[in-house]
Amino acid sequence: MSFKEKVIYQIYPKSFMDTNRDGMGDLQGITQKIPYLEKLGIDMIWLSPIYKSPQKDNGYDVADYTAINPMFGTMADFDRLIETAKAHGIEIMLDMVFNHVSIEHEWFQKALAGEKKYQDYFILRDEPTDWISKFGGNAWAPFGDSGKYYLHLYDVTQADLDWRNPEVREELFDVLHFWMDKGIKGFRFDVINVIGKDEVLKDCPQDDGKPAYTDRPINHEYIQLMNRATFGKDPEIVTVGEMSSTTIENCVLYTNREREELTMTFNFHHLKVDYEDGRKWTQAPFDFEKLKELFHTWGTQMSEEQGWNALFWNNHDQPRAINRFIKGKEHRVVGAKMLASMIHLNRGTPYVYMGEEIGMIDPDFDSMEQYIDIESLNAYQELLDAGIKPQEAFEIVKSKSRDNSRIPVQWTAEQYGGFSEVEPWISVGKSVPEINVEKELKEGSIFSYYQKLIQLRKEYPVIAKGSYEAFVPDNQQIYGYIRRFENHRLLVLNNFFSKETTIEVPKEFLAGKILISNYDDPKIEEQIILKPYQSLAIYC
Ligand code: TEU
Ligand code: CA
Repeated sequence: MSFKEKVIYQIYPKSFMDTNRDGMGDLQGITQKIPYLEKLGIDMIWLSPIYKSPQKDNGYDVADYTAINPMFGTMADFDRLIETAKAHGIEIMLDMVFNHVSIEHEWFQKALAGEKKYQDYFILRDEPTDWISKFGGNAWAPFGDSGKYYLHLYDVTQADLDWRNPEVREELFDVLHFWMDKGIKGFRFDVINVIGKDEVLKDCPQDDGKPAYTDRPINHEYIQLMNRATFGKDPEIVTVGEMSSTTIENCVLYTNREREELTMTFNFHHLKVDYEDGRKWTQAPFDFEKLKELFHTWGTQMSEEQGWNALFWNNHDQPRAINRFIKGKEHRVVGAKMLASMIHLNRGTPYVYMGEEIGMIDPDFDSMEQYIDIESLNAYQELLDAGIKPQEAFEIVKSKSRDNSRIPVQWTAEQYGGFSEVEPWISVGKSVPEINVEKELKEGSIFSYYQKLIQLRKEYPVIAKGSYEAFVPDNQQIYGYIRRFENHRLLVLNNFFSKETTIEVPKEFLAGKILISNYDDPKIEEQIILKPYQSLAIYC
């Protein structure tokens, strides 16, 4: 099966399923749920980091790339997971955090102990630049008592690796070979577009790392080296790069097959349309015009220049999309389905984030004490330091915190959502009684809607292989697009608002059939009324 037909499911292991009563998700819990994921119909599971880590950034601070964190289980548990998944037709994608390591990694510890070889693994300077960390504050910290400073674009416990050093690249390529030898068929590369730092680092305006370290041209060389030395040798392996603050031009270069870099890329511009002036820690209604323009621009250019997008609304760093884009509890179900159709019928590879298939929503925490995410806690303090009142600062964090998507999956209506028999590491969501897998499978319709979308991608080549063209780009309510492949075509209409609207159906679709809709199928006529959050796909 081509990567264009696959649907990938993301699991944040710490919050998926706990089987040994420690309040934290584990590998055995994932193995136990493989039949559920097979029922959904997904093809690959992306696991957020499961490696040895002090968990300052929930595993994105890696202390050993080839050791399983005991909190998740053992390497034998992981081997059993790979085997069980494979037996159910599901492959595994691992998360490679290659821009930085935990300061508890032996490489950093040996560097601190004075070993020159390992000091050259990191970015040390006598004179730090004026760069700021993505998690707030200075991006440099004292390197022991050497008088030097080490670079950390993220948390102070996450030391950036120096990719200019061929020994660093070799170490990381060996890590990929280790996991490839175990049958891993997918790799997600964390913030892979910031690994390329220049030899001479300068003060510069901090526009999310541009021009200092984001999308530096050298990145493409490093990724090509990695491709040719490791995963490029196995045509079955799927790779996805997480691209922080990137551009379409770069994403075409990262994913055009002839360049031997990556299969696809994540970009996040569509998840910043509810940021005021581009600032995350603010509250603003989402800007539909901007959202529509982004999807049309990216969809068209990636289609024309043979790039390939990862398509997603949710992940472990984002609040739930239903909370951001769907108004009113009464619209949760139709809204969840509209958002799903809009992604799954589009040009790219769709990702389903755990719980999205049952319409999970943000937890509605009552106080800051419930938040754990380092980025959120730093942001709260920075808001207070900026003179924002505690209640307003809390509301802002509540709307944007990464913890919104890190609460336990809601399997049943039991006290901890059936995730664990003991109190979980993070509070469960208030919606456990109404929104859980058991209830959804018995009487819901979101799960079966996702099943159908995932199946349609395999049945109708126009979805996986079709071109992309904008439809009614100036419409104030509808995000519409047309897909074309050989003599077939698909018109997809998505009403992004809670009021109905009318749309003219082009003549070429009047004789078509409705492939999927989140309301009872309307008759296909020249004029169709789209109900609140209605999605409609007409196929010819
Ligand atoms: O995320 C990179 C990153 O920039 C996001 O955390 C960003 O802050 C978020 O998407 C909101 O804009 C990756 C991982 O996904 C994240 O979990 C890690 O914390 C981070 O890198 C450092 O490894
Ligand atoms: Ca556990």
